[in-house]
Amino acid sequence: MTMQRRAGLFAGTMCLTIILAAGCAGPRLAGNAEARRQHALALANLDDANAVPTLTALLQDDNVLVRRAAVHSLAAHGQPGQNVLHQTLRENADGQTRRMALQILCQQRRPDDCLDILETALTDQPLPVRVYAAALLASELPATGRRQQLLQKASRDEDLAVRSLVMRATWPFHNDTVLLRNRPDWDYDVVVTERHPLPETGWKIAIDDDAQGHTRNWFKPEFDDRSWADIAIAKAWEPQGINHDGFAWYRRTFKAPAKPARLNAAELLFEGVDESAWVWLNGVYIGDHDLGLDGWNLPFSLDVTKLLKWGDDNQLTVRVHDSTMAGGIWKPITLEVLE
Ligand SMILES: [Ca+2]
Repeated sequence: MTMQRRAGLFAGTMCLTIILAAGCAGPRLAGNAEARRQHALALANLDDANAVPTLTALLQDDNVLVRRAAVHSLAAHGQPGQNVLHQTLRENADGQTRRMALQILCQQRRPDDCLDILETALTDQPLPVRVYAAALLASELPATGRRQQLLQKASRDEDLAVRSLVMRATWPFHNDTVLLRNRPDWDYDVVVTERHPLPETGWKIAIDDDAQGHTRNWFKPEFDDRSWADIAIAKAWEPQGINHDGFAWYRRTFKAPAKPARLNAAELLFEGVDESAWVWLNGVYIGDHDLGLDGWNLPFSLDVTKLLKWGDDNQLTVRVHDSTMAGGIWKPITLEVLE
C-alpha cells in the first residue's frame, strides 16, 4: 500500500469515526453513503486494529450498499471478521444484511461447513435468509445425504417462497412430449375423432400437507389408496367437504375404450383444474399445468399416445395445488382421439 493511500484511508477512518461518534443522526446525502461505502471497501485492505470495529459499526448503516461493503470487507479480516459475520447472521436486525453474511460465510467454507451454517440459517431466521439458504441448498452444493435432509427441512418451511424454491429444484419428474398440434413436423389439421369422458365419480383424494406425496409413491399404480377419502371431479373440493388450500392428490383407475382403427395421437383434456396440476398415467409422469393463480380456468391437454392401454384399465394420478378460494379438478377430464 502506498503512503498516499494509507494517508487517504487514515483520513477516511477519521471522518468515519466522527460520523459514527455523532450517532449517524439526520438525513444523509447519497454522496455521503457512497463515501462510507468506499471507506468500508478500503478497510478490507487495512491491517489495523480499528478496521473490524469500524466495519462492525458500518453493519448498522442505513444504506444497504454500505452494509454490503462492510460484510465483504469483514470477510478479508480472518477469524475476527468471521466471528463478526457469524454474529451478524444470528443477530443483525436487517434480514438482507443477515443474508449477505450467510452468502459470504458459505462462499469461504468447504461444502460441509457451509451446510452447518445453512442448517442454522433455515431455523428462526428472517425470510430473505431462509430463501437464500434454500436457493443455495437447491443449486450449488454437492448432492449428499446431509444436503437432502436440509432440503427436506426447507421443504416444510412455513413460507411458500422457500417451499416452492426447494420443490422446483428437487422435483424429479419431467416429460418433454410435444402435443401433436404443436409438433413442428406435423403439417396437417388435427381433428378430434373420438371423445371419451372419464368417470366423474369414484375418485380418491388425499391431502398432502408436507408436499411429499411423490416421495410416498402416491403416483404408482400399485399404491393402495383405499384409505383415501371419496371424491368426485367436475366440481371443486370445498362443496364436497374439503376446506383446504395447498396440495392434494386425486387417483382413479378407468377403463379405456378399444383402440380406434386409425389414430395419430391420444390426449387427456383437462377442462379445468384449480389451479395447478401434475399428472401421471400408469405410474409415468405425463406433464403439468402450473401457471399459478392464472391457471385455474384454463384447459390443457397431455399426450398419452404411448402410455394408454387401449381396452384395458389405466391408473390416473393428479397432484393438484390450490393457493386460494375454491380448488380441485372442477371440470371434466376427457380422453380424446386425434387424427
Ligand atoms: Ca383456487
